[in-house]
Amino acid sequence: MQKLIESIRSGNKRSGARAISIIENNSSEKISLLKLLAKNKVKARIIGITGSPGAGKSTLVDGLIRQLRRQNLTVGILAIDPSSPFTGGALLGDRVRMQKHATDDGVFIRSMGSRGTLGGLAKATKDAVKVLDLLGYDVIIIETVGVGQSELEIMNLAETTLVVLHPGAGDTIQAFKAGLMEIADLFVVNKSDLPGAKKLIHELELLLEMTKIRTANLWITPIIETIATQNQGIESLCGQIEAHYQFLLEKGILEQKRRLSLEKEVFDTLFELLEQKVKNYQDKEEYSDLRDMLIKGEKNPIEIAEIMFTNLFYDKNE
Ligand SMILES: Nc1nc2c(ncn2[C@@H]2O[C@H](COP(=O)(O)OP(=O)(O)OP(=O)(O)O)[C@@H](O)[C@H]2O)c(=O)[nH]1
Ligand SMILES: [Mg+2]
Repeated sequence: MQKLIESIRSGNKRSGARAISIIENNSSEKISLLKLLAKNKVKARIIGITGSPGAGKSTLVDGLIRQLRRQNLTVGILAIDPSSPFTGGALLGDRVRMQKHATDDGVFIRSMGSRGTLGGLAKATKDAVKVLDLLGYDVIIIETVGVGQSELEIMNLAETTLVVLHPGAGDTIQAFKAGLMEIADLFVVNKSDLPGAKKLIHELELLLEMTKIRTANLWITPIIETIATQNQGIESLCGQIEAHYQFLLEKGILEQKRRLSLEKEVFDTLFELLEQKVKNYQDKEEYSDLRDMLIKGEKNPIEIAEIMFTNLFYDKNE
């Protein structure tokens, strides 16, 4: 495992991909990998991008990559689709779209789906971020598809979160309902070449005004107009991302966020270990005895769970 870590540290993409597979597949090597990864303090900037399906997130990411590469920064991208059972492979359209960067050594693109990651997809994403950081990428972009609870949790990993809206989709109200307003550090109104963009911006401004979300923490959430397909507004978007980062630094919010995140990691890992232990227990003879009792009606589910709970913590065989 130490060898794998060293290889990742030297920038070997294949080793990085292997480590992410270990994370996704919950193989027995996972905890030793995580222990070694934990020794490295994440240095990369983490940018999250979310919004309704088809809003132009991947096209924007593509533009961001181009802009960042121009500044000589290397970029790692995690495209996370909680609704997709596919992992790692190349089945997400995002990979195809961003394929032109595939030959660029300074860019690494990886998709992750929902397939049975212990501890949840957000935890797996957090672990994958550590791998990308160890590979040496300066900026890590996390794109999530769709609008659900797990997306909100995944976006929590980012220092700066971009919420992408587009005209004609009734997006403001949808975004509001989905809880996206609260997590946005920056709003991007993409497809501003299409009719309705001005109206959308106006709606958004009203909503921000009404909810006062905009001025929470004294950060004025900007609205940036882009036409991702024409690479318009990307520079201004990069400028605002940088401004937000400086704001976080100045206010000490970054440090506070890091501390909270560390603490959260303790509990996430604890739950993950417990989940693993429960899963292992299901393969034991002891459990099949308990299951028999349950089926015969000798004990009810609560009683069985309580016995298991005790046994899990006093397992003499481990
Ligand atoms: N007119 C116009 N079309 C755009 C713009 N940006 C993206 N598109 C188009 O919108 C479609 C969806 O773009 P994507 O970048 O795949 O959007 P996405 O948000 O990543 O989509 P999902 O990942 O499926 O949720 C594509 O056909 C893009 O070419 C834009 O600024 N203007
Ligand atoms: Mg996409």
